[in-house]
Amino acid sequence: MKVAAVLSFLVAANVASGFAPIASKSSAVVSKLGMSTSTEAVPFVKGERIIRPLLPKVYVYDHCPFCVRVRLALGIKNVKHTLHFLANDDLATPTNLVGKKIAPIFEIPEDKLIMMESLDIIAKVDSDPRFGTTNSILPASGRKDIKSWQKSIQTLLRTLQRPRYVATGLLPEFQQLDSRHAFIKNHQLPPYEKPEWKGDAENPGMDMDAKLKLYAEAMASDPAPLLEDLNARLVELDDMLYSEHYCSEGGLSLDDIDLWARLRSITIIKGVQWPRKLRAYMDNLSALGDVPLYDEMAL
Ligand SMILES: N[C@@H](CCC(=O)N[C@@H](CS)C(=O)NCC(=O)O)C(=O)O
Repeated sequence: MKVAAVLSFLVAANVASGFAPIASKSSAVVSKLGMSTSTEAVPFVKGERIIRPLLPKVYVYDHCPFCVRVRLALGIKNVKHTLHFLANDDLATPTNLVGKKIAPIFEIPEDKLIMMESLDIIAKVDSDPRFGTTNSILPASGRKDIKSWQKSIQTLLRTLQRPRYVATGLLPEFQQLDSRHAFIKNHQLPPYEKPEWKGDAENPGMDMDAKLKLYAEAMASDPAPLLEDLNARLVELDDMLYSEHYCSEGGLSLDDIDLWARLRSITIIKGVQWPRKLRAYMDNLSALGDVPLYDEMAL
């Protein structure tokens, strides 16, 4: 994280623990036509810290956007929880909890309740008064523009993010070689499709040496052309954001839970040029949800 981002992370965390509403800020919005308008957006005000006698527990992979959804929602609701980072090749822990290898998994020990499915977990937490004000996260707006933007950028992001997740050597799920290899084995790099990479009923898939070589080549190649593309796509997204505090008009919603959780992974890519509003959005929700970004370890 840059120094300014670290400071805003600390300051916002501090402000969020108070009771006074945070003064509204105005953010300049430059439309596609280049006209500048001003949007008043009142930031989300966090409730008091919630510390249950037995802390709820979330099993996650750090890079997993579905896991980040849950971490962000718990952070926004100011619910203290235990984070258990699963190694990427740990089959036993999730299988013992829910019968298969999946993350996130959420556990409420006081209820002996174990859940999976990020959106179900968030719905449970936001409807249970033990976890603060209920319905504090607005429903998804149903808007299509951000969803189709996300879909259209999936291949580009896979190409840039997947090799970096394992190459940093810093993500908790990839601390050992077995776990890095487990990820590479199962996660194809474009232009390969999953059946070609992993195999299916008709073919055995690619051998591991070939997969390792492709991941290594992806890290060795010049990212400049892909970055240029990504930077242009971020400018488009910046234009779709309602404000630097939430993406859709009306307040913080499941739109943000999904969007921010996916955008967080982009911060592992070095050299990205973030448009101003979008960068502020990344930093504001990181501070509000107490989920760090990757900027300092970007490759
Ligand atoms: N619909 C699920 C999706 C969860 C999911 O696909 N998680 C991925 C990690 S990003 C996973 O655990 N995949 C199995 C694996 O990695 O072995 C949710 O929203 O919670």
